[in-house]
Amino acid sequence: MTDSKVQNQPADYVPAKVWSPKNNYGGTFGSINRPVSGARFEKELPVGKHPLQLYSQGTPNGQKITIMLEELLAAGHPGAEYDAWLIDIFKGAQFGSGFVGINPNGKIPALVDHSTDPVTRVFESGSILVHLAERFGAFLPTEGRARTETFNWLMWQMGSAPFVGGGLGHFYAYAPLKIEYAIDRYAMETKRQLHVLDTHLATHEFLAGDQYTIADMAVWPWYPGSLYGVYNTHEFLAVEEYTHLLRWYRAIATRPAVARGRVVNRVAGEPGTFLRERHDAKDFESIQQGE
Ligand SMILES: N[C@@H](CCC(=O)N[C@@H](CS)C(=O)NCC(=O)O)C(=O)O
Repeated sequence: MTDSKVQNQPADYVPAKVWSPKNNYGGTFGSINRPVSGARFEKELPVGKHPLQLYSQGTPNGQKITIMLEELLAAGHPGAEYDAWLIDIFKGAQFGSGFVGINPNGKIPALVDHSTDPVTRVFESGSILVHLAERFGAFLPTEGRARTETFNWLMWQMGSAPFVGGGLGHFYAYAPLKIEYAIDRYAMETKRQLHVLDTHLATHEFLAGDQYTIADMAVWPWYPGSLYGVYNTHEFLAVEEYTHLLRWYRAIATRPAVARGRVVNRVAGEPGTFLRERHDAKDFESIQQGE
């Protein structure tokens, strides 16, 4: 720190020569995070009756996959029937041995595809979307330019959303203290990303062009889904100003498969907006009425 204008927070804070963690940082994830990976306790994963077993929670990354699975079923792919088991990340369920066995990164969502022998584990939401799109030949164009555009926006989403979730969302909604510099930094970047999407969608119906693809399914729960939802920052970021993005967002929201997929593995919310687990299409008829 050579800049004399730099102010430390707390004022007497000086970074140690070698960092070491505190016991508990407070805030929403302060007692959950650790600087090591791996399982923290033994727990096998349940396995249901369908070939596709999803282990997830209805966060924006989880919603991407349940939206895709519901879209596949709606498009006439009965092989996409799935069991969606809840991994409650706020209670540390992502650190069970069974879950870490299928995702060494210890984060939802993760999928096990039992249609292969041996079974195929799939982690990282972008990888899961590509796996399902290729397996069913759907929502991923086969033609060169549209296919590349789909991957362009899918990879854009995977690289960009951590600034929204781990950056703005964390410091605005989850951190135990409000730090103006941190919130400003990530608000700036999140608004820049919203502008990227708004500008592109001014001249394109969907992200990859005229076809609805896995790129739309990856971006939709985050932009602006997460800003209205988990992080409640839509007013703070003046999301209503991004009219082309909202045109696209609202059009996709009317799709019945999206309405179903977005509620799966959610544990709370307004009555009718969450379904802890999904094992059968009929489960949507008996959606839980609050907890
Ligand atoms: N790049 C990963 C990110 C997954 C991720 O960050 N998942 C979050 C929920 S949205 C999680 O499991 N957090 C729990 C934790 O960090 O312990 C993906 O897209 O699948």
